[in-house]
Amino acid sequence: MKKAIGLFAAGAMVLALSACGGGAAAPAGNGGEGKGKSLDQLVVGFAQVGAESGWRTANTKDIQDSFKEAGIQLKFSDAQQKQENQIKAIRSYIQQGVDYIAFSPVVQTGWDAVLNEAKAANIPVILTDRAVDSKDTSLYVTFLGSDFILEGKKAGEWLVKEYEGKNDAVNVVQLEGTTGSAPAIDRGTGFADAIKANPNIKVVASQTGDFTRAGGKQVMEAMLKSQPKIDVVYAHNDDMGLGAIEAIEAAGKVPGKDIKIITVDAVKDGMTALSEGKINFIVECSPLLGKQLIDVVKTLNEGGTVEKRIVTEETTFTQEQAKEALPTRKY
Ligand code: GYE
Repeated sequence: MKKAIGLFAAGAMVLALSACGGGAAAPAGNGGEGKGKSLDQLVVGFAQVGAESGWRTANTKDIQDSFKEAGIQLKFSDAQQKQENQIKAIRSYIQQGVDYIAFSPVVQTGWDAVLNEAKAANIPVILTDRAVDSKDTSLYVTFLGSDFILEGKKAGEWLVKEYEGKNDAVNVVQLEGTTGSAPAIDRGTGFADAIKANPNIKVVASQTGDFTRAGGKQVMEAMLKSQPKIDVVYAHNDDMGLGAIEAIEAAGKVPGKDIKIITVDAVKDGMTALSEGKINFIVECSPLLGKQLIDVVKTLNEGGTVEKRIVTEETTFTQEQAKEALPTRKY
């Protein structure tokens, strides 16, 4: 009999959707009949995006540690933020006949061909962290990660509140994540949605910094030259925000005061800058997905089914909250 197993992890929650029981066959692409292997015989191939940010480094470490702890073999590859490298890695995992493939798609589009190859080889695919836009959702078992639209919304809502009751123009510049990636698209959408009822708050410039510190610095330097008045920076991750801080200081301005900064992630370096007053608000995005990924693999191996969407639970941090949270922050 198939069983539906809830997946719980520290700081993470399962979206309670309908559990399918009653012996119903697992839908195609949802693990099929299960591999039924002992854990030390299981092999999982993981195609990582790259090492572009503090978030990514923490995510990689958490995944590697979780597999070690579970005693499941992990084949790991780093695509250096290039889709073609990720596709190559996935093809090589298919060729090696791994039991499961997990990956964090660098961009949303262009995965159908390789995912169909995995399906034909009967290798279930688990999406971690970022989504794909494939219409055929049987190409993957589940998407495990954050709600990026909600993250963008939280950033925008803080800003609206910060300027509540004031009608002066608030000029925002946006440092976007990797073009075409789910978090860049969704964090932009959620933010725009949250500020749209306030015409005085305007995004006057928006450009990609590719989720890196160097990218954020470079884009911010250019924006400081081209924009006559910048009140707020909204960066799609901490690293770009930290790069922007360097550019703002080099231009003789005070980050957090002359120009307010909002970021997403809440990794250690971001939280430190927040506690020092250089960032004003951070929306948390948890990179600790390893435990949940292991739970998915184990459940599928036993022939169980998992929810199609598993959402990570997250919070937000003000400067005061960052000071409190920092000493016990794991990443
Ligand atoms: O926010 C950013 C990283 O996909 C959620 O990618 C992830 C994002 C994260 O480079 O720092």
